[in-house]
Amino acid sequence: AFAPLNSVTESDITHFATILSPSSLLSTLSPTSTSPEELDQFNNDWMGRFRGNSTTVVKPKTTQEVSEILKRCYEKRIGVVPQGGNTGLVGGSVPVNDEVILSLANMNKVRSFDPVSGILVADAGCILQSLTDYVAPHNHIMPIDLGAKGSCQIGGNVATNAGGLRLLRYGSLHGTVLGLEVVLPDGTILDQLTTLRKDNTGYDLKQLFIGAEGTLGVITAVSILTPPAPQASNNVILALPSFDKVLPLYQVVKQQLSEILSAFEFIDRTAYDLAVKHGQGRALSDEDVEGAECFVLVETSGGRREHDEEKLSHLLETLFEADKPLINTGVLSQSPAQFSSLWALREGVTEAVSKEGKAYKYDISVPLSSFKDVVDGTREHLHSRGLLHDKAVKHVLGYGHVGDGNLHLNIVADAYLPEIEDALEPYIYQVVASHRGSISAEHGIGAMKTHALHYSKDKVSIGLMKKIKEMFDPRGIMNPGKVLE
Ligand code: FAD
Ligand code: 2HG
Ligand code: ZN
Repeated sequence: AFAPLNSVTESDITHFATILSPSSLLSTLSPTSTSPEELDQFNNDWMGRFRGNSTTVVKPKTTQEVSEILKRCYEKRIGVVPQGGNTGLVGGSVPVNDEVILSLANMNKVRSFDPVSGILVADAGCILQSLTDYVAPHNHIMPIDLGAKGSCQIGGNVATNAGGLRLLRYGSLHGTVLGLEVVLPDGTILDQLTTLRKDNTGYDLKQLFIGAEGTLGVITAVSILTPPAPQASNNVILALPSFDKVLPLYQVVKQQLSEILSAFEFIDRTAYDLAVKHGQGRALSDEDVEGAECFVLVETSGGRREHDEEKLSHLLETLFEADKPLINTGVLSQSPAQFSSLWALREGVTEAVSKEGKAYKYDISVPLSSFKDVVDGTREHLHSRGLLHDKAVKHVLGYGHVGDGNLHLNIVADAYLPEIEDALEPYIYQVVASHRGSISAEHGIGAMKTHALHYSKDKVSIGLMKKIKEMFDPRGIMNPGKVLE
């Protein structure tokens, strides 16, 4: 256990003012006084579920400034929460008490890009979409893509080891991140910002910061391998009569599309209906949707359009012609606008859910064959507790990254109520553990799941994680209350 942390004082603010320009320091304690409301957007998380009470937000512009701020916080034992785009879904990006919020928003420059190797070096605060736009004229894409791309930052993506919609094709950030620059809790700058594809010189320290959720240090820059842009991209939405067709469909799709398959995403009927209700992307015709229990979005990314289209058409023929068709219908996008609109439908589920109500989110890895049982089982469980009605739980839905075995189970309620949480936990974690699954496939542990880590990690692993934390952060100032209890 770490010694208790201290609150920020006026003398700390005076000190921060010698490090930062006036516009980079927001504090309700400062003489030029910021109102508490101005800090609301930093203290509240994206879902409106987790809330901190920070008095102070610092927005450094350079790695040196980050280092000097951490040095002070380390000396004075003040907690620090690194904050990127604040789109995290597990309460990791907001304080649990009154820690200083260190926003990376002012560190948003590309440092270098090599169009031959595709290696991009960028400040941690660069927004993912802006990096996609930066590399596009050089015919490259980012190896990661997700619905929050317009707000999330590359540093936040690395800190959460975000998965997203392209993992099936380009792998995880543990593979595509080549180097990091990190400021350690005592202010030391760790320069591992290499641009080498290969570097087997001892322990790969950068890997520890990928997915550490800001508990070991502040990532200030990222070196990442960007793949060449595909010459042709297509997508198709398939409506399935029943969930049990998803697995056989995945097998056929993999086999037939082979090297051009780049995404295989699943949404159940409830998720589809909510996305349509809240105006996310392209809806299918009523006729196409009739009798569909779930939907799959397939994307191809390849080298030659005619070749890819031929393969896709052939796939659709096979699916329709089979003795027992695996799909009811398949709608191929016919234009770049339709292509984007089909993606918007899938990416927009999270947004739609947040418009519908308050969401409990379980981001789990379980065997693909059990996706439906987990969703239906949760619904039945809530029903048996008398919680499935208009005033409590409105919807239970499942969607996610089939290719990665990652199910997003969302429970949409009228409000966050203790009785709903009591019904959901530990129930869902026990279900996950019974499959030897993961209680967090891609969103992290944050503040939400610290108590549940043991469902997916044994004592030996948790013990080693605690030792690593103590070694990097002996005073426990970095993102306290997150990941480890
Ligand atoms: P924040 O939310 O600000 O922070 C997240 C965590 O990282 C916090 O613990 C924070 O302390 C830490 N952190 C942030 N920046 C740094 C830094 N520079 N150094 C050290 N620590 C830092 N996640 C997926 O994996 N796949 C998805 O498909 C996906 N889709 C999403 C869609 C929507 C609409 C939303 C709202 C969220 C989605 N997410 C998804 C969740 C989220 O993890 C990602 O949006 C993203 O990776 C978080 O980045 P951020 O910059 O917003 O980080
Ligand atoms: C996605 O895949 C994201 O859309 C968000 O990871 C999932 O909101 C969620 O539960
Ligand atoms: Zn996801």
